[in-house]
Amino acid sequence: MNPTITAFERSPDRGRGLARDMRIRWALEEVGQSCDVRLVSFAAMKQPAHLALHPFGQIPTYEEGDLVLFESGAILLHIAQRHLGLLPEGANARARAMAWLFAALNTMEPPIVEYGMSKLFERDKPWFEQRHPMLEERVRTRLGQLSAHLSDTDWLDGDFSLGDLMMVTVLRRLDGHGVVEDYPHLAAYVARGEARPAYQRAFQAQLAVFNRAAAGPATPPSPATG
Ligand code: GTB
Repeated sequence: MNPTITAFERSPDRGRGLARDMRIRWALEEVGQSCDVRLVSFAAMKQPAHLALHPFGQIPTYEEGDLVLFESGAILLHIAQRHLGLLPEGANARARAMAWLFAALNTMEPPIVEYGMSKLFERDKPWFEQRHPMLEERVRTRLGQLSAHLSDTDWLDGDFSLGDLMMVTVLRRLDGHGVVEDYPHLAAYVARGEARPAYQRAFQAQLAVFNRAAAGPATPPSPATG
């Protein structure tokens, strides 16, 4: 039986694949597991039925038999442990791949999200002009360090793993900000991830959802978080 994931009924990213269901869709494509997708509105996410799956009223969630998961990192790890293809063989290599998963989520994603949120929601605040350059500097520090590690290798540690999948999706949050382009190793790394057939299939699937919604009646934009 297919697992069921949840995704935005109408993603505020307008089909750019920046919401966190994309990383789950991509992982499932990499391991050859199809899934059912239940689309949820912002209002439905805060209702008891969805809160029973996700205590913070967000997407993505993952249901498989009697297992219900939230948190994209936990879902990705679960998929990688259940299927071949996203974790290397060998205990040490697996541990390092997981370290990169956590590095993407804990070290890279927070400053990147903070920077994006500042640009999106705080432009009119009196502190914006002072605070925003500091947030950009924090992002650039991490990008510089990651770029130095990656250098001109294809992936973070040997073969493509769940750590790369998560890292590429996190770096993609900077899409359109003109920042990653200053780090050619990272720009090439993101492009390598995006060129994978599994990524392409996942991207097209989420884009189709957006295009279908856009063809329907308009709904007011919602202030997505995270
Ligand atoms: N830590 C959780 C995880 O990793 O799963 C975070 C989940 C999360 O932030 N989900 C967001 C959500 O449900 C969607 S992905 N927000 C609604 C809410 O909190 O009410 C974040 C996101 C939203 C929009 C864009 N975008 O428009 O570009 C990108 C990413």
